[in-house]
Amino acid sequence: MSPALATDARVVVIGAGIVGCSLADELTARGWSDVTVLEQGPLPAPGGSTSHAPGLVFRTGPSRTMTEFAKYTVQKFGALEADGLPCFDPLGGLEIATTEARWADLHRKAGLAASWGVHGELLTPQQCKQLWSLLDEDTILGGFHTPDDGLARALLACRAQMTRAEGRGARFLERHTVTGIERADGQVTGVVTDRGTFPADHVVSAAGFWGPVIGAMAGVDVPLLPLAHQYATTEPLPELDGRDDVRTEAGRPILRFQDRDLYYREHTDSAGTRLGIGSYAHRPMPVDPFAVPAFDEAPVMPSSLPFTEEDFAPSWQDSVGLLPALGASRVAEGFNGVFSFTPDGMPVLGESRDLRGFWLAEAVWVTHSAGVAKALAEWMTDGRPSLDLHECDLYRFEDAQRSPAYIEDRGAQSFVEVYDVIHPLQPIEAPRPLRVSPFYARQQELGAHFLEAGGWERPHWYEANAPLAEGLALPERDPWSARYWSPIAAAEAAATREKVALYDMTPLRRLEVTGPGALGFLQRMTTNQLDKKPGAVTYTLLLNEAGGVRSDLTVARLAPDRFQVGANSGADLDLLLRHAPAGVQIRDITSGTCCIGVWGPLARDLVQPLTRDDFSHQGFGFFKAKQTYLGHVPVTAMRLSYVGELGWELYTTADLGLRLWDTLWEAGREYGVIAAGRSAFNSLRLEKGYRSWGHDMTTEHNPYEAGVGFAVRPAKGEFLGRAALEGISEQNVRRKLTCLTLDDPAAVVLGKEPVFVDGAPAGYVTSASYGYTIGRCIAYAWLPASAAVPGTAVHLEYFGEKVPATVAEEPLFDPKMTRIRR
Ligand code: FAD
Ligand code: THG
Repeated sequence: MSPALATDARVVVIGAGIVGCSLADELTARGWSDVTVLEQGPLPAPGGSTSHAPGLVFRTGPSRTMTEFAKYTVQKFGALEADGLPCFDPLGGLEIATTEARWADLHRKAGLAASWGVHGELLTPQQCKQLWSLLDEDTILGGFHTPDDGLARALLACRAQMTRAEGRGARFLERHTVTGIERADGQVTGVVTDRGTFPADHVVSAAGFWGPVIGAMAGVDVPLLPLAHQYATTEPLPELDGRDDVRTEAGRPILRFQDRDLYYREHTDSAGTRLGIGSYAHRPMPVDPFAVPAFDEAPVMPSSLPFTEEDFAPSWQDSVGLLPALGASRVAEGFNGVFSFTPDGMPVLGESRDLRGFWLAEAVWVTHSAGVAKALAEWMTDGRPSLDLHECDLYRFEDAQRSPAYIEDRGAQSFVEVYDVIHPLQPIEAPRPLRVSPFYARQQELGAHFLEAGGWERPHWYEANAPLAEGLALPERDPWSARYWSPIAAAEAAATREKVALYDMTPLRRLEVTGPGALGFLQRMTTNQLDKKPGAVTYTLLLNEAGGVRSDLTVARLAPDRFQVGANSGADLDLLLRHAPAGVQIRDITSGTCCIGVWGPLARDLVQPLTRDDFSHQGFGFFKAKQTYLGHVPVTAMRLSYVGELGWELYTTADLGLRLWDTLWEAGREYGVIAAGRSAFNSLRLEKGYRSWGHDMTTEHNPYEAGVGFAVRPAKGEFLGRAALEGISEQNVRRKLTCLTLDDPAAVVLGKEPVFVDGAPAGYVTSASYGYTIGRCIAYAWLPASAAVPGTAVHLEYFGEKVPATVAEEPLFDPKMTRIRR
């Protein structure tokens, strides 16, 4: 056991809000008893966001990880008591729709709930009214009811967990303001407060919206923006009497009116029942975390700002419209409460790479708090969380997404969009364009339709190809799946299968790994045999110690001590950097270079005349790399293709990118070359069965379940995760990533839909796309191995509609690889 994982590790947690208290409980439950929680305010209500959180817990959303966090919160707090009251009250959750768009989205949400194992039902307006008698049923189209959602008593849960953690040795010190973080040799050593210094092996910042302040003390960027959010309560409403009892504070389901950015809960006390109203409808109100008053200087609490009535006025009107009985009441009290928003709305979790032992657990709602604490405690004590956390990872943001300007713009936008209906492909609106490839000007000339990912502008299809789409017989799409889609994608896919196309692969992350230890390092880090002659490219996996898939990579050996790694995300770079020994250098070369995929049966005809090197099948084999010149441009060429066609990835430096594009374009004219976008790309890769890390597989899956066991070579010697895979094979896994095709050639799904086997939910879709070559929609899904048998009939659910599908033999296209290997 490394010292960092020892049970006697000294942990200091900063902040005794719901996250800090939950974490102390989870750490001590795992045998780490030397836990000190430092809190600047008085306990048990120290004045952070938790101190006035109304505690609504709705679990269902597009992120499976977030739903898992929330499920754990409900389960844990439901079993936890203080003052004879459970810390969670399963009153149920009701989200209502007053617009067609929302009503459709609630159908989609019901599908997400089924995918992630949350029980829920769509209700008629009358059924909604039975649950919430004050609703004006004429204004609503229906609702989504989740009976096991409800109210967390956040402060009670803090106290219960504090008591439990203290029983196991933890201490909570109130009125200790952290003023500095001590470190030596890149490792955290202690925490300085106004009342002394606390030595520590691990420090966790659970400081809520003060995260950036603590981060600054540690030299670690914390990408979150604190914003105020309005919460008001009415006078007691006689109409609410009857259902509630004073002890439980509420009796009716928690209610959401997202079409107007509003939510509601009851507050019962001896005077009666008041309605609490939360609003995200107002202008974003950013707060400088460095300027928040201390507890004793704050008017109410540091996290509570004065109510701005004029901002609330429209929300009041909307509330009266929904719940007419409110017309006789008024806002009795209100405040603008502060909490954290990140550029993508997700938490920020993980250990700093530059300051070992310094952890972040920031931007976490009460809803997700227990789940987050469990994951972080596992990460700290076992070295890894059991849940896939890539969407929450501290290193998910690119450099260009870490500027204060980006965090402010995107944080405010996260607030604005918190209840919006968001399409899975919907790009951010600003700041754009941020990152562009050297081909951007040409892409614009060709009428590229850009979406955004990781700050990059990415063409999804090109208007210039519209003539190719004329006369294509494609099934009609529903309005939702027709968004961010064009029939042109079908034409681009066809041109790739029949002729040749250029794909901008610049956003694909590239790392250069060099030095005398490079081979040994990559051999130890990944699963496949990399000890091959220079010029070899290998598809290989990064695993964690438990054998879960951390990423899939291509590794090109360009020289004995020089490798180019094709990676998926910043997390890959992070993992390699953390493990790199002396004598190995790792450099992210993505921004300074670019890449074009030239793919299709005519790719060789296009490229060969541009070079004196031999690009024949014999001269340049599949999964081989060469450094050469194409016209005037020095390139590294790799013969591989995520779209499953003959061709090359061609890399050069950014300065020569435009010249490379123009060179290929000119040479391709006689072959009818086109530029093709991500939309076609995704379709082609699914036809070929190539997995997309983060969608189809994550650390929660082993390679055999995910269908990438072919890249694991236990015989090559020791590598990270090898021991955990012993005894596991394709034959004995219990679940499998499974290829489905939809039975109706006109049906389409987009991903994350539930899959039903014999009518019962059995799995969920990971990626989906129409397969233009095979003439059907393809959906990859996680299913029990017993159902993952070709020919098995299943059904998916799309906006509440049953969609029959069949398990297919994969890959669907060119299983013999005759098109790539020739
Ligand atoms: P906090 O509760 O803010 O705790 C951080 C603690 O760190 C504070 O107590 C602070 O004093 C301490 N601290 C900071 N700096 C220092 C320092 N230098 N030294 C020592 N201690 C320090 N979430 C939901 O899930 N459901 C809801 O319905 C909901 N409604 C909300 C309504 C409002 C009006 C607001 C404001 C928030 C709401 N939230 C809701 C969000 C939720 O309250 C927060 O996300 C959550 O409470 C954050 O918990 P935390 O432990 O991270 O932060
Ligand atoms: N190009 C490069 N690197 C990459 C990707 C890429 N790294 C990340 C991600 N994409 C990796 N994913 C794949 C998936 C499949 C293949 C390549 C990269 C692939 N597989 C062949 C197959 O499965 O039939 C060959 C496997 C083999 O021979 O071992 O081509 O797009 N540079």
